[in-house]
Amino acid sequence: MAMYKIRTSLLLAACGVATMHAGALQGQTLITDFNTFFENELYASWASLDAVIDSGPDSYSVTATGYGSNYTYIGALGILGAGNTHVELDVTLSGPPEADGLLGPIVTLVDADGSNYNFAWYGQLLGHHVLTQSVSAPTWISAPGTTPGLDLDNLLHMHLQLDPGGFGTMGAYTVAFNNLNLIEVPTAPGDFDEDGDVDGADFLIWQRGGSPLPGSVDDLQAWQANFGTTAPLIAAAPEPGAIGLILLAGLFALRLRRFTGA
Ligand SMILES: [Ca+2]
Ligand SMILES: [Ca+2]
Ligand SMILES: [Ca+2]
Ligand SMILES: [Ca+2]
Repeated sequence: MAMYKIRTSLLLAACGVATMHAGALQGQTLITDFNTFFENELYASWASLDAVIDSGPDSYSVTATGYGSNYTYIGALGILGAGNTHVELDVTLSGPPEADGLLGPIVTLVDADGSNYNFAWYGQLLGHHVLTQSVSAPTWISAPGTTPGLDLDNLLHMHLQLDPGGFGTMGAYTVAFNNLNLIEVPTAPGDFDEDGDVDGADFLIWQRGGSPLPGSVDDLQAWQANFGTTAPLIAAAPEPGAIGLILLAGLFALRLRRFTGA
């Protein structure tokens, strides 16, 4: 069994304080700023004797070696984040050059009815990142909970992990968690996956019937009209060839019009 280093829980004042930043374009709820942060439990390689945990004044950093999911559990009560659309993690990754492009920070949020949503950003380059992901489109769901969906007004637990990917056991990496927010990113018409942009991935969702009016010409036209819309806060993901998709979308629209007589 892995050794667990257990610290007495020091529930952060920062956890559970919901703040709205007046005047900002986007709503924002602080989950934690990681300032003088203390975890409740450490798992896997983060609990090993070799690991260095530093609860600094501005960030919480872990230096560890190990392949797979390194895991820490942090209790947090009373997060009130309804109305936000995205998780935003400010993180700094460092280590030897071999770690570049492999380290993947992961945040897990768990609500009061047990919905357990995981937000992973695999394969990051070394350096400072502000990573975002749609709350409604997590990387994976560990448990659906009794009420589907992540209730942002009843978040009880937060977990932090880092998957070192192919870096494996070659050497120690350091992950510094700087800030974790829930933020509101306005979605444009046609942004069916609600990741802040309108791109090929949204077309594929339309094609699979996942838009608000499944398979409709209206939704397709909304996608076409807003194609290329980007959100500066959202890191672009590699997408299929855009021009080919627009052509494809045009063909679909033609076929739909013929089919529906529209
Ligand atoms: Ca901080
Ligand atoms: Ca739920
Ligand atoms: Ca999108
Ligand atoms: Ca996208």
